[in-house]
Amino acid sequence: DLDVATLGEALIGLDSGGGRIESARTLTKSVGGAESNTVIGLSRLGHRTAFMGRVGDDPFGREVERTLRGEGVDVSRLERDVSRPTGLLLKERWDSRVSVYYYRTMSAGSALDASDVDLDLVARARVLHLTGVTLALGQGPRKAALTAATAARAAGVQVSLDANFRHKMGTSEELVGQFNELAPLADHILLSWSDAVVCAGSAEKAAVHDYACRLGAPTVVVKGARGGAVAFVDGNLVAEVEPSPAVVVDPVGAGDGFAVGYLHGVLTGADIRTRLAIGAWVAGRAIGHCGDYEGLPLASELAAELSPETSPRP
Ligand code: KDG
Repeated sequence: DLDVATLGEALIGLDSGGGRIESARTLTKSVGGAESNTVIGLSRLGHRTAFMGRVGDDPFGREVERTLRGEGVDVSRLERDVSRPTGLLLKERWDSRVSVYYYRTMSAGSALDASDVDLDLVARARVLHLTGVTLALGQGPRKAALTAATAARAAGVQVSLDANFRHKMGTSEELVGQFNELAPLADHILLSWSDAVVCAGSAEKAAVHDYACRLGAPTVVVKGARGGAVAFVDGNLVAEVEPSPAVVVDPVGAGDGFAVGYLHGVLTGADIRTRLAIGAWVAGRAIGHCGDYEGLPLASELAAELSPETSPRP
């Protein structure tokens, strides 16, 4: 009765809206978090989703909970932590660059641990989605992700892992080490081009592709620097799609948008090329709007977009 379960830290984002943070008089408030963005997007496309995590017992925590619930995500396992605040991130878009500042070190979300994982809920899902952001939050969240992934595998639930490296949250060595610990449990691995370069230790296309082939997961997707993606199934390059033309308003959330489209394809039985094509299109939608999840499409918008050629098989 559940399509996708996830866990991680959902937090509040404050965006300076195209100016420097220090001179902004107002900041636009919204909800962010890689995993929560992804389940919001999947919920919009008609899938049943659940989010496990912690927020503070504060107004921001209530906002996160209300937003996720309002988007149709099951938040019955979103705990209120009375001793820690909801995490924050500040976003500055300036000179065509986006800088992100985290205020999450002592946050409720980063106190996530294995006891927050509802093993029955994981076993009821068709896919468990995890990202490297949770792995980089600390030992407790890492343990939670490993516990969930192990339970998913035991129950025959597919595991998807988006590397999603955040270089403000750890050294490359740490991020790769955390990713390598979980990767053997994943059925679907998503890597941005820059994540793949860090893992492969080379920016040469051949070296990156060789790394993806050697990863060993049934499906490995490497997303292109400007959208588009290439997929490796059982170590063979099987599909490649071009970037979907998109206007970039706010690039944050592109990767989550790709995961939404890709997993929608998995859940609807689409072939690998179609999964990539939907992923690239949803990523384009995500970056065309301000906010980390706001631009994610509704099911009717995806249906209108899909031509017979890219339409998922029934
Ligand atoms: O992928 C988008 C996320 O990065 C954003 O919503 C916030 O999870 C976040 C992070 O840690 O950067």
